[in-house]
Formats: sequence, C-alpha cells, structure tokens
Amino acid sequence: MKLLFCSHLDDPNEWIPELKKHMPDLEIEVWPKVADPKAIDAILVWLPPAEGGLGLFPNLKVIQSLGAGVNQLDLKSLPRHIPLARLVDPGLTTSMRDYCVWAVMRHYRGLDVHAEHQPQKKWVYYIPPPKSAVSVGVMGLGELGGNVARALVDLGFSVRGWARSPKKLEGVACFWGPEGLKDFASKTEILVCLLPLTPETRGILARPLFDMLPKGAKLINVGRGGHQVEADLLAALESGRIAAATLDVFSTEPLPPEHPFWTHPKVTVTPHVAAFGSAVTAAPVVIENLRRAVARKPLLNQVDIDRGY
Ligand code: NDP
Ligand code: OXD
Repeated sequence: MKLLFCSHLDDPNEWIPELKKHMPDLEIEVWPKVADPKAIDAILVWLPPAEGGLGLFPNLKVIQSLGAGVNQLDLKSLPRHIPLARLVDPGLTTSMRDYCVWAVMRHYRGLDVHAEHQPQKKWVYYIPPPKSAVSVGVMGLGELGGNVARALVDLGFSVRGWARSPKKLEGVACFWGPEGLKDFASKTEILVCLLPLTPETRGILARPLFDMLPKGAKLINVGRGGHQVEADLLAALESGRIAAATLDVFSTEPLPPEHPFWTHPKVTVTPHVAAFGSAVTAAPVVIENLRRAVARKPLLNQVDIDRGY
C-alpha cells in the first residue's frame, strides 16, 4: 500500500517511523514529491494540494484527516465514494482537555484581572465562589467536548453540555438540538465551544446566543473561527454582555496584525494551539484505518459527509 503524507503543518519525519512501526511494508511519499499519482492508495492530509486537490489521485481508497476537524477539506469537493476519517488521537484529546481546564480556571479565578493589576502594583483580593456554584457549558459533547465536560465535572464545576442528538453523561446536564439551546445557554456562565464547523454551526457564536447567556459570561472558543461572528463578539465585549474571551481559532489564520483581537484588553489570543496530536499516539489509529479501507470495512471515526462531521 502507498500512502501520501500531505501537510505543511505536521512533520513527516515524526510520522513516518511511527507509521512504519505498525505497518512495516507501507510505502510513504511526502507531498509534493509524488512519483506516480495513480499509485497513491491512501492520503494522510491536513490540507489537500492547492492545485488539483485530491482529484490528483484517481485510485485513492481512503482519506485520513490529520485534523480532528475536517471542514478544512471542503467536504463538498471530495469524491463521495472514498471514505474519510477524522483524527481521534488520545494525545490530542488530553491536550484539548488541559487547555480548556486552564482557560476555565483562568476565568474562574480572575487571573486575567490579577495580571491587569500587576503593572499597577495593585493588591486586590478576588475570592471566587465555590466551583459548584459556577456553571460551565460545553457546546459539542463528542470526543473532545465530552472529555472536557468530564474533566470539569471532576474539578467540581456545575457542568452543562449541548449536542445535536440526546446524550447522557454522568454529572452533566445535557441539552440538544436548536430547541435545547436556550435552556443550555441561559445558565451558562463560562461557555466552551467544541463544535465542528458545519453549515448548521457556522456563525453560532453570535448575538442571538450571546443574548441568551447571563450578562458577563466568559467565552472560550476552541472549535473553529467560523463559529464566531467577530463583529458581534466585539460588540458583546464592549457592552459587557461577554466579560472576557479566550480565542484559539479565527476566521483568518494567522490572525492579521491589524485585527482588534490582538490588543483587546478582554481577549486572550492563542494561535490555534489548544490541542496537538502526536504521531506516537495517532499512528496506530491511522494504520488501523488503512487496514479497514483495504478490507472495505467502515473506518474508525468515519465522517458522515452529509452531516459534515
Ligand atoms: P466530534 O465529532 O467527536 O464531536 C462533535 C460534537 O458536536 C458532537 O457531540 C455533536 O453532536 C456536536 N454537534 C455537531 N453538530 C451540532 C449541531 N448542529 N448542534 C449541536 N451539536 C452539534 O468532534 P471532536 O470532539 O473530535 O472535535 C470537535 C471540534 O474541535 C473539531 O471539529 C474541530 O473543529 C475542533 N478542534 C479544534 C482544535 C484546536 O486546536 N483548536 C483541535 C482539534 C479539534 P452529536 O454527539 O449529537 O453528534
Ligand atoms: C484539528 C485542529 O482539527 O488541530 O485537529 O484544529
């Protein structure tokens, strides 16, 4: 089997030995050096080639995303007969949990306010309420959101979650569908977005949702930049409806230097680093999917193209 590694973000030197460890006879080429596009059976991809896309490889049997999110692959343009899997990697799940716990804790403990006070040499006490009195709402209860919600329950927060279909998660008050959004949001003091970007979720972090939240709620967006309507967020920060935001994803990445988020006193910017995978933990899952594709079995974490995630 011949695999093409195609990413400007991930390091093939890290991946190739790990993939070969689990499938020693796997042949691997690294984009853009492809001897014969017709010989490529599988692609491990973050972004397809800008010119020609995946159509360059007429005999592909499987598309394995290097991302947990797959919106960057432009699902509508993909050949429908080739199965696509998103990446579920225990390392990525753990790093996302850690980032979200850090961001929630930072808002909960008022650490950004202390950081503001430091240059002014201000010694100001802020003692937060008990964690059980603080409600954190997680949008998206899949691999990543479910894990974050469980970690927040373990820390003692009052946790709510919102998904597309009915869910049961121990210790989490679950809501689902458009009809459940208002009840979910009305008591969410710290909102974490871990949704996939689909036509249904694009622009969801906007004024109608902000108006459902208690005044002064905090926002953590680690989903995709396309979830947030930036003008609405800036207005909500201005009015105090949203007290502070931690943003890891943006509609344009890298975030342009002139963008107001960079210097906004109530916004923390991180450069799309909330979670990172590791070839060590992800390679076994990728190899299992190559085997499944050859055997024409459903892939692990196969994307439902119509649903968009
Ligand atoms: P999953 O597919 O496992 O979970 C998605 C969740 O979102 C599911 O619970 C699903 O509901 C819910 N959902 C989807 N559509 C809707 C909708 N219309 N309304 C309500 N809920 C909806 O994805 P992951 O947890 O693996 O990843 C989530 C996203 O995190 C990725 O798509 C990506 O955008 C982002 N991400 C960001 C990273 C970063 O570094 N910032 C790194 C990795 C991922 P249901 O359970 O009912 O299907
Ligand atoms: C992903 C990401 O989707 O890093 O994996 O954003």
